Amino acid sequence: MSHLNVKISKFLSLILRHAPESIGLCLDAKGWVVVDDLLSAAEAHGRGISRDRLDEVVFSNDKQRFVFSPDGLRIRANQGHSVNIDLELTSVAPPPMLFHGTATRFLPSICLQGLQSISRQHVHLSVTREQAHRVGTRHGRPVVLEIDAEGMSDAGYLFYLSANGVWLTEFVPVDFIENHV
Ligand code: HQG
Repeated sequence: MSHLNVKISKFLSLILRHAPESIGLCLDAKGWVVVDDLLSAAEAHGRGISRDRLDEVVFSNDKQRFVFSPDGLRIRANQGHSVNIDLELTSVAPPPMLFHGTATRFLPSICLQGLQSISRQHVHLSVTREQAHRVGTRHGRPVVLEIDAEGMSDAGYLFYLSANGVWLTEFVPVDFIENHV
């Protein structure tokens, strides 16, 4: 993504996941907002985006963070919300092992409390060690945790797969966190 598109993607993440009210918007119960309302509100707050540019950011997004409704009239984020919305995800059986990237400084607390969703709706888990490593670097010196997803699933914990391929669960107890690589 170009530098400008990354900036717009970050702005959209802020609005569609965390703080729609900061430009006077409200998400519906499932996280959708009308595209025309989003573009007008962004314009009114000095962050004008053309519809063509929005399409480019949505379709070329490296993580497919956003999606248009089938009629193209509404948009929402695929995952990562801190606001309380229903992404209409149904639980699915996870692969045997998933990965969580975090920073080494969080390990003492994680080892005591397990992985918590902190400000988001879910704990985010990656399919590959490499993806998890990239997530961890966002927070500092990265460390990758192996999560016994199969064991969690057998114990009754639910897993969801977001539309853009991120595995989500509500909480990972310490017992299911394996190697700190
Ligand atoms: C840590 C990005 C102390 C947790 C990524 C993480 C992801 C604890 C941080 C998505 C803890 C929360 C989400 C505990 C968890 N004690 N620290 N008990 N439990 N933590 O940003 O997973 O680019 O909310 O390890 O790619 O880093 O935005 O979650 O380090 O998919 O699309 O608390 O955000 O996607 O940080 O990232 P975050 P995350 P986007």
